[in-house]
Amino acid sequence: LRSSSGCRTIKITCWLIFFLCFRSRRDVQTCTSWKAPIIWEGMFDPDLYDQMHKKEGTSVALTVFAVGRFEYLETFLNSSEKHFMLGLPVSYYVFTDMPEKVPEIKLGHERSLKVIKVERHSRWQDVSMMRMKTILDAIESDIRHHCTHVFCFDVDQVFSGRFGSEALGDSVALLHAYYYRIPEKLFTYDRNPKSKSYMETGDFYYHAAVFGGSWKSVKALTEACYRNIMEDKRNNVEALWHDESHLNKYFWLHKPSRVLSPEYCWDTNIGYRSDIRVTRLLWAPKHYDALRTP
Ligand code: 2GW
Ligand code: MN
Repeated sequence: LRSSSGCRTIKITCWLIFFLCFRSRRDVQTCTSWKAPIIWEGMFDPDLYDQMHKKEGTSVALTVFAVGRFEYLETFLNSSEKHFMLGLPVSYYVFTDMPEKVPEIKLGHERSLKVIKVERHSRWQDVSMMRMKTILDAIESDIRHHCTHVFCFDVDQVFSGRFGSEALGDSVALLHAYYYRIPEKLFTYDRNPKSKSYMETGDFYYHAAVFGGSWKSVKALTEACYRNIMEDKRNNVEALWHDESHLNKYFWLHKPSRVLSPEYCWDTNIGYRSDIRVTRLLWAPKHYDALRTP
């Protein structure tokens, strides 16, 4: 009797180990051709990542821009306080032309917020593209002395679930929610050979609403994108999707070490998808589509 119950314990333990080691997602691509993980719900143990990063002394800078418009910032920051990198030190860097309009946010333990004044470019395309230069300068002068990692976000989004330390890596790109299941030839890469962002083929279509990595990698990325944006300006061309086109070109030449699934920036307008088991960050409704006309 005793030995058969011992057998059962061993059997259960084996199944448990098997389950823990091999539980993974079979319905989605979880690894790139260059062996970078693509992070999906069900693939990772959040507590293990948190413990590892705490032990390593990881701290995260979050950059976000509110230039000329403020309808998103408060919701973005409040939701981030509920879901972004909880348990790790976080420093917000809010870039704005009107510091007095930045709302008071109640911040958690080891979380701080800096407001940095920036100029307001007259064209929205420049507001978006010049973020690369602003982030670069902030990393150089401030972030690199205080944080190990940097994540850069669009402001028109709301955190809705854990966006935690599993997302951290040396260089991190996000799969665009509208392109992760469609053929490469439909990707909206810049096909104009005159632009520095020109590309014929690529790996994925990445979304510029979220990118990150170690401060060194993000510095290299923003520096390269800014340089290419300025070269385009000298040549009188503008990339089809502005900074996003340059970001895609950069990640084609410098493969990200970690890729985030569209759970990390989902648009509920897409409707139900069986592979999206959680949503961690959601697109906010656009309030100013009319402004997008050049
Ligand atoms: C941008 C476009 C039209 C009108 C206003 C603005 C605008 C953007 C602005 O007046 N003030 C401002 O601070 N921004 C910042 O730039 C803000 O943080 C915003 O989230 C970010 C990008 O603009 P957004 O979110 O309106 O552009 P999306 O959501 O269409 O973004 C994708 O394409 C962009 C390039 O066209 C960027 O690559 C962006 O990262 C992508 O997600
Ligand atoms: Mn956006």
